Amino acid sequence: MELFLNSSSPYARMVRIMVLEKGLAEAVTLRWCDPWSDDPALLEANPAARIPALIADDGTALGESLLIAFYLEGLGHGQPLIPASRLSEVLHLAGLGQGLMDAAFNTVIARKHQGSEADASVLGQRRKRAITRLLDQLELEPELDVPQATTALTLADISVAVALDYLAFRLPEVSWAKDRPRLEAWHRRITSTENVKTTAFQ
Ligand SMILES: N[C@@H](CCC(=O)N[C@@H](CS)C(=O)NCC(=O)O)C(=O)O
Repeated sequence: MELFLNSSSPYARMVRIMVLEKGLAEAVTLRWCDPWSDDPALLEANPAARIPALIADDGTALGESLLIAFYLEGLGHGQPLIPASRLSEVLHLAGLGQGLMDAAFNTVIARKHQGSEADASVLGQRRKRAITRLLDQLELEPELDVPQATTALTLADISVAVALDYLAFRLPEVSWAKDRPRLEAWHRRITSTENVKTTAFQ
């Protein structure tokens, strides 16, 4: 398999962590690329010109991080990313993580293309409020305190931890950990695991 990625994409980092968690590192060749440069190989793999994109062994090209997660879940070994016994909880938290990632990423891209006035726009203000609400909701999530039976990461762990790391990486002024001690402690635990550490943003 081949995975198109770069070192700063939260969506690509999520998939990279999943590849490692599923013991598929040897089976996946990393194709480092710039999604903004219309790299012909990426465009062939994903006409949307977005990373991550995964080429399966049968040549089928997959886009969208969550669809790739679904595919990887059926391959490899190790603990499930989406355990059936915690299905609704994991999908609920992963939804919050994806919402946070989308709001943060779109804020960064809007600033890059429209300048600082992007933040003052109607959409910029909506994104800012969404980030605050999502962080406040995460701080209240009961699952944060539940000791897990295994150290294996779920889709929820990966999504939320990567979204928080992305906020610290690209929007440090948000100071997401301020006044959110439960979320900070949870994040510290998840980011001390090997596959999260080795894929840190650069
Ligand atoms: N919903 C997509 C989002 C992917 C995405 O936006 N990737 C960004 C990099 S973080 C990208 O490739 N952007 C290039 C573009 O939009 O042209 C997913 O979950 O995979």
